[in-house]
Amino acid sequence: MFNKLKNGLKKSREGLLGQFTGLFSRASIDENFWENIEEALIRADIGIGATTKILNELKNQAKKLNIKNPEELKDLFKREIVKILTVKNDGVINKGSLNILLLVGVNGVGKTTTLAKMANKFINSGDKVIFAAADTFRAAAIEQLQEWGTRLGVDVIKHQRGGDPAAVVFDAISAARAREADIVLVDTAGRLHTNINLMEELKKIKKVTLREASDGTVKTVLVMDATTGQNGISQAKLFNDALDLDAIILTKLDGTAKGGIVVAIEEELNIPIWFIGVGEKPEDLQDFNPQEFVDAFFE
Ligand SMILES: Nc1nc2c(ncn2[C@@H]2O[C@H](COP(=O)(O)OP(=O)(O)OP(=O)(O)O)[C@@H](O)[C@H]2O)c(=O)[nH]1
Ligand SMILES: [Mg+2]
Repeated sequence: MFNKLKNGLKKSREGLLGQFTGLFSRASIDENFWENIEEALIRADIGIGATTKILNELKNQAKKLNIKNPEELKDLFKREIVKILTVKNDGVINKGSLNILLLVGVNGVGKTTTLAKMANKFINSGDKVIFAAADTFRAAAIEQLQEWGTRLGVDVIKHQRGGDPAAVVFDAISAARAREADIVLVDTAGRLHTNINLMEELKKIKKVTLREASDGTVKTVLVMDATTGQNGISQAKLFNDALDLDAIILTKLDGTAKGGIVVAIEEELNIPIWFIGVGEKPEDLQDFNPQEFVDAFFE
């Protein structure tokens, strides 16, 4: 598992690892050293906020502990990042209740693929899953989900293309009750965070879900593409303002050298990251563990 994570973060590791390793094996801690660290953090997409926080803390510690050798700062550095990445997390599934997970996000970020990956995980741990094809907008979206359903042996609740997505979710919840399913995974249409009408539509889907599943557990999960870079932060903020997100799933970490975006997201939003996507196959979804992530990144 750990090797798979390391492999998935290969591009980020290669882009960053060399830089940081080089930096921490310098002879002394001087102004140049701090500048280089700052530059490397910014270039890794860790963001200004987190970069400033990490630098200040390292400078304080170096002074306090009278550290002269950069190598001694490396563990402190990793610890600071783990601290930023550690946020309150209630867990993914509430066992014993019906769980409805609404997957939302911008077009093409990987919502439908992630839904399939999650289903694969849940099925492997013995839960019964149902798909709700609430992307009634994009051509072939329903077929794409049906294909995954067939492959994974998951029932798909669907309407005609162009139908009301909230009505699909309504039916999926009834079906889940009738078939004694544990989890309903809702596929929604991609939309820009700046499109007010489409964000209102999501609010309506959430409202109907909360009403129909008042005895269940409803969670709204933002799927984000890690290759987006800093623009992803404003995406996440607007989705959070509209929908009060419970979690984030970060996809395509295998396709970017800027995996540091994870740190920027947590510094800005404090919303737990449930999973990270490190490939296109159903098994390429990993639990997000801050310590493991940092170890895989910087080891
Ligand atoms: N490399 C890589 N590719 C991924 C990952 N997750 C998703 N993809 C790919 O991203 C592309 C888009 O995925 P979809 O799941 O269709 O994205 P979507 O958000 O549902 O797209 P729309 O429904 O059109 O908004 C597909 O080619 C996926 O295979 C990942 O973690 N790594
Ligand atoms: Mg989709």
